[in-house]
Amino acid sequence: MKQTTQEQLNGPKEHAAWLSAKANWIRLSAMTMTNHARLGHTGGDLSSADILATLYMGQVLKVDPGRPLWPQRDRFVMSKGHCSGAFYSTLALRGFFPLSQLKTFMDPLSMLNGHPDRNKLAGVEANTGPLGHGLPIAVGMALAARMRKESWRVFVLVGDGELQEGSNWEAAMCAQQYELDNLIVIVDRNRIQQGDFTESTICMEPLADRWASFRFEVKEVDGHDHLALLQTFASLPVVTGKPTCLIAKTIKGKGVSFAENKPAWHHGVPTKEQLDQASRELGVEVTW
Ligand SMILES: Cc1ncc(C[n+]2csc(CCOP(=O)(O)OP(=O)(O)O)c2C)c(N)n1
Ligand SMILES: [Mg+2]
Repeated sequence: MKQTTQEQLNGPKEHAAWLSAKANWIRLSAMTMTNHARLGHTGGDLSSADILATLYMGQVLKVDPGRPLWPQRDRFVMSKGHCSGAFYSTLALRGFFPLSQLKTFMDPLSMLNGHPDRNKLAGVEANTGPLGHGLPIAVGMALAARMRKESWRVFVLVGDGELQEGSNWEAAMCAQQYELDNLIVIVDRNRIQQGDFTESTICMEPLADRWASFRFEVKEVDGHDHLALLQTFASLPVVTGKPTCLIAKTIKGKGVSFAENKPAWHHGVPTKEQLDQASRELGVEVTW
């Protein structure tokens, strides 16, 4: 994929279009990995690609791929660790490891496990996969920054079905208690979990009011609008002394017609023909 630096981009609209192309590349890369491994989580990879592209390629996160453990870096926790295809593709695109390593997804002895492992892969901050663990870890990280008087921030991406795990709400209570305004929870609100719609299993609404009742400052944003995402991230922290919750409204399977809003594509595996169709619809190619 042609590498363009941000400095070469003129205005915010051009920047957003550039991010959109990066996100679509992440989408096709994740689907290619799933096709290769015959396993993966296509729907959630596709819903979160714009958020991940904005965070990493939009320079929202202060990270340095050359120094993955740079102490002053912002921390990002991929709590919805099952969407490792999109996460690994983003990390590779940002330069944490070679794109060619994406070929090894889920191979024996690969560092690219089905779920991210911080002991194996640069750029991974926390081992996730069991739902409901990322936010508690992120709260601990944010508290550590506060105690050390450090200015780095902690971003955590959670699934909406994942929020059905009670550990999230224990962590939320802790975040408000310590007034962790260096913590930003992003909810991938695609309204589908495994096998069904969230509202048919355990109703999540009124989701914004729930977070607000835990004394988070809540913002709702179109999770596929890069300009809106950039503006929202630029306004952090929204309120001093309060943790932030961004509810990103997304579509599970976004960008690929046969996967959009279909619970079966939570862990659907694309055939070669479907991969070719996705490539045409997304307007990108993956050659790693
Ligand atoms: C504790 C735990 N229970 C069950 C699972 C199996 N599981 C993997 S993904 C998933 C659904 C997650 O839905 P959501 O958080 O909405 O993710 P997304 O839609 O973003 O893919 C489930 C139940 C798990 N990984 N961890
Ligand atoms: Mg979901």
